Amino acid sequence: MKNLKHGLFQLFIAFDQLFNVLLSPFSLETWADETISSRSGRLIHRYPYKFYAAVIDLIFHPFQGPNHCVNAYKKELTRYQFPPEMRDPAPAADDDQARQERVF
Ligand SMILES: [Ca+2]
Repeated sequence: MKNLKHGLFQLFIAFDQLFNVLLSPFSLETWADETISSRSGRLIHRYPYKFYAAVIDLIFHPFQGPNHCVNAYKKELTRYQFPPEMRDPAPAADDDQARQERVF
C-alpha cells in the first residue's frame, strides 16, 4: 500500500511538472523540476500567476487548507521531491527577504 501511494504521488508530480513546462515551454521562468503550484507560489506577486494561485488554492483548500501554492513553493525549497539522501539539509526560507532572493 505504501508503494502504491508513493508511486501514485510520483506520477502526479511528474505529470504536474510536465504540464507546467507545456504551459509555456519557451519562457525563461519555466523549470522542468517545478510544479504548477510551486511556480504560481514563487511568482504570486504578479499576473497571471496571482490568478493561477487563486484557482489552484481554491481547488486544494478542502484537502490542505489555505495557501497551497506558497506552501508548495516553500516545500520545493526543501527539495522535498528529491530522494531523501539528496535533500538540502538547510531549512526552508520562511521570511520574505530570503524568498525574494531565491525567486530567480
Ligand atoms: Ca521539484
